[in-house]
Amino acid sequence: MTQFEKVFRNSALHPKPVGLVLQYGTAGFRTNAKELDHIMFRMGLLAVLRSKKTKATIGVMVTASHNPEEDNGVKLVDPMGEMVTPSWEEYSMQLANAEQDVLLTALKDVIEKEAISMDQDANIFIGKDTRYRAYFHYFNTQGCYGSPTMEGYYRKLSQAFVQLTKHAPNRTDDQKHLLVDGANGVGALRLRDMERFLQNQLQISLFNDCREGKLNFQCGADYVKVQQKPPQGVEMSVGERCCSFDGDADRIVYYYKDSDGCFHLQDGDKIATLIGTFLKDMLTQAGLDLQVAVVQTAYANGSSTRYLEDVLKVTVCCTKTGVKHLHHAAQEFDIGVYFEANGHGTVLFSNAAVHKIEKLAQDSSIKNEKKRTAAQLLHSTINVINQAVGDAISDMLLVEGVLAVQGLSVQQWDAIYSDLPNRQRKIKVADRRVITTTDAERRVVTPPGLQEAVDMLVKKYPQSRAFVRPSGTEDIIRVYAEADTQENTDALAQEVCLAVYRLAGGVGEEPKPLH
Ligand code: 16G
Ligand code: MG
Repeated sequence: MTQFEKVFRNSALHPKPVGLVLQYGTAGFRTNAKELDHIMFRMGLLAVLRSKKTKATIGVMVTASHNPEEDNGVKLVDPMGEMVTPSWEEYSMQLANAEQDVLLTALKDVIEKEAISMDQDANIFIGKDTRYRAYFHYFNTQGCYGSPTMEGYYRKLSQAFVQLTKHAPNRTDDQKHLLVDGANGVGALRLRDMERFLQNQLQISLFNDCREGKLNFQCGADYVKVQQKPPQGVEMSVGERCCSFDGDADRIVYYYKDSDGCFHLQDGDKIATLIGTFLKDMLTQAGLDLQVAVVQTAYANGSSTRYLEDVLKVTVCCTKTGVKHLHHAAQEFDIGVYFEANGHGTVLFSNAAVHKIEKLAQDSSIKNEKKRTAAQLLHSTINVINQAVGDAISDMLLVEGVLAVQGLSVQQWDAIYSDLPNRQRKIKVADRRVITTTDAERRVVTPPGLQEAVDMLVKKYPQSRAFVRPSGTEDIIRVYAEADTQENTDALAQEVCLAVYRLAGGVGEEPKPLH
């Protein structure tokens, strides 16, 4: 039996429902797990071809991230841990949506277009979260993330973190203590394994750690960010630093409760600002001339953008939503800090920047202690960061390290700037593709009249901004609004929802005010 005959026979065991068409969205295929059997089979085929083509290990990540437990998803990961290249997203859609009888033709088409040698070996790594239906990186990275095992990775990050904290000798137990909400996901399990490498420099109280409770249910980074309240299952006292991961641990947000019981969120924007400020300080002290840029999306709070541009004076760029877009933009700079407000992100250093920092950190002829320390701190910072992809654990160690070195409490960090009140809403429409956008999703192109309506509404409120975009992961339209007060923000969000409902084919009942 030839390879193709085998594929044909096995594909019949995972048949595609006739007529079902799925999109490779913002982060791969994602929908109710029941609809994904044929997709998993076919993405396995494509991963093999991608591995043969690149002659390297390819990742298949099976997860629906922050989505509810009954959903699942799959995305392909390229050799250095980055999202699969866009032309292969196209192939994945051709394969995923080919009816049973033309699957082989679709497969052969990819082989031919990419001139793939079928004699080449293939190597695939599969990662999955803790969903009942169903981690990895660093196998093509030549050791730059430690030895290519989980333990190697824990060791590498922990050592870099311990190095960072050596420059913060007087930390109290309170400063070393962190509450972590694991979202009942994979990050909780990995963090438990990693704790012993941290040499007590971080004392973690772990909640929502998979023992009971459901994945992402009333907990996790998405819940905390969108609801703007603490997760269930975490016992937080006044002023204690807390953070939440999402189910597959690629997002992180921080928060605390003040003495009046008010909840304060430090989201991806605050994390990017903290890191950007630290990096700029260290580069100045080290006398290194490297450009720092911060990459955000339309969801970045207006106050964060203003602070970064006007006070910190770094280059700020805005891209479409989705890690792959931010990652790509961040690669253009010496140092590119990228974070989505929802907590996905990391920092990228160009090879030239890494080289300059390493050289300075190892230069024993430097007499100026401040300069030497700054260079060493930058070096440890590079080592604590996962540049392949934002990893909540690595991001957590980076934030903890920066807070320790800068001697900042969570309240002082929070006070760097004040967020404008903001609101996110969802609306159901008959076909979300009727809304198309431009300018990094900040303006609507179609349907006609919708952007004009949004513009008129925005003019009614001080310091306000609003945008509308189709979700890439759910069958809905998303609305974002911010303004000077929460009341005005909610009024604006409500009016924009109504405009979407009326001009873009809303279904069901008209959107109602939240309160
Ligand atoms: C996915 C993306 C995330 C994006 C979110 C937007 C990755 C790893 N994750 O979770 O970056 O913010 O989708 O979802 O790329 P939406 O299109 O439904 O708003
Ligand atoms: Mg995720």
